Amino acid sequence: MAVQRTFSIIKPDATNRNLTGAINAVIEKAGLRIIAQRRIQMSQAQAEEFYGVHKERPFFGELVEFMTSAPVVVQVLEGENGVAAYRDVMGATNPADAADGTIRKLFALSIGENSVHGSDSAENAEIEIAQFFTADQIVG
Ligand code: RTP
Ligand code: MG
Repeated sequence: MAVQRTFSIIKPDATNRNLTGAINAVIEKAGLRIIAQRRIQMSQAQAEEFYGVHKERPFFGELVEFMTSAPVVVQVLEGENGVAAYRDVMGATNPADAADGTIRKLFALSIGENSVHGSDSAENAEIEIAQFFTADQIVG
């Protein structure tokens, strides 16, 4: 498998608890490189676009409200089989189901406040990266 990029967000529950560095340490220990990173306040429009795939789901309003409730850190990660590698490091969506040593097991508070986002396919990674970064902001 080749080197591949993925898109990550450190979510408001984690930035509120000052966990950016602790989460980045887990990411880097797993062999993923942080090749772009910016702290932003997501607008409602950005959050609605980003999570548009979930707009019919009952938790959509809550999710948009949460993602805009405090700053987030948007990142591009790169590594061998990067999309799947980061999903492994993140752990299951619900921290109660997440494996030991994963970011969500270590830090997440609930299925909603689950500390990180990671792209679920290479195709979505490209779309998500382009939503937040221009090519010149990514230094691999
Ligand atoms: P993400 O997109 O944030 O990386 O998370 P994921 O792939 O593991 O989970 P997904 O099914 O894409 O859901 C997106 C985010 O919506 C929130 N959620 N809340 N209250 C609920 O039942 C519920 N289910 C999902 C979570 O924040 C989840 O990460
Ligand atoms: Mg998802």
